[in-house]
Amino acid sequence: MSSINVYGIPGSPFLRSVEIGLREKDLPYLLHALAPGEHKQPDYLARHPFGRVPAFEHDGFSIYETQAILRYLDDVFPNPPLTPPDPKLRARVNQVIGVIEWYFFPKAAAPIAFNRIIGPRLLGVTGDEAAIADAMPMARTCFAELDRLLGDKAYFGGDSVSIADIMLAAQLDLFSECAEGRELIGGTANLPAWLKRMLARPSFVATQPPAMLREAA
Ligand SMILES: N[C@@H](CCC(=O)N[C@@H](CS)C(=O)NCC(=O)O)C(=O)O
Repeated sequence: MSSINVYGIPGSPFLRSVEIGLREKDLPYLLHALAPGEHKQPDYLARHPFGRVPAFEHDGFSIYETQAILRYLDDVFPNPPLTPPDPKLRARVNQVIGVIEWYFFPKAAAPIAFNRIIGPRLLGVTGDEAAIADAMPMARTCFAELDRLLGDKAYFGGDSVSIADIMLAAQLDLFSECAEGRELIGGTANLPAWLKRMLARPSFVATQPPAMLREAA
C-alpha cells in the first residue's frame, strides 16, 4: 500500500486543489495540518524552502508546487485522467494553469482575498483597501479571459474535469466569500454555472474551507 502525505494550512486553495485531485482519484492520504506560521519554521522549510503550502510526499518522493503535484498524480495514477488527450484542449488546460499562477493568484486573488478574508477573519488584521482597489483591474482582466477560455465547454479541457478546473474552482470558492469575488464571478457568462457544478462534486464537498473563512462565520 503506497503512502501519501500532504502538508498545508487548511483553507489554502492550493492545498485544497491537491486534496481534491487525490479524492477525484480515490487515493487515501494523510493530511498534516499546519498552523499559520508553521510553514515558515525550519521543519517545514526543509520540505518547501519557499515557505508556501502545500508540500507533498509519495513513498518517500517529495515535491512542492501544486500543478506539479497534480500532474505527478495524473501520471502515476491515471484513472480518472485529469488531463485531456487532445493536444489543443491540453494546451488550453495548461494555459489556464498559467493564468492562475501568473496573473490571477498573485495579482488579483491574493491581494483581494488576503485583505478581505484571510487577514480580517483568520489573522485579526484590518484589510488594506488601497491594495484591494489596485488589484481590481487585473481581477477584471482575469475574469474576462477565464470566462472566454471556458466558453460553452463543460470544463476547461472539454467534457471532463481537469487540473485547471480543480485549481480554479478551489480559488473561486474562497474568492466568492467576499463581495468583490461575487461581483466578479457573477459578472461573467459561463463561470457561475461551471463553478456550481464543480462545488457540487464530492471531492469539493469533502474539502470545505474552515468555517471561520466563510462570510457567515
Ligand atoms: N506556486 C505555489 C503557490 C502556493 C501558495 O502561494 N500558497 C499560499 C496559500 S494559498 C501560501 O503558502 N501562503 C503563505 C505565505 O505566503 O506565507 C503552489 O502552486 O503550490
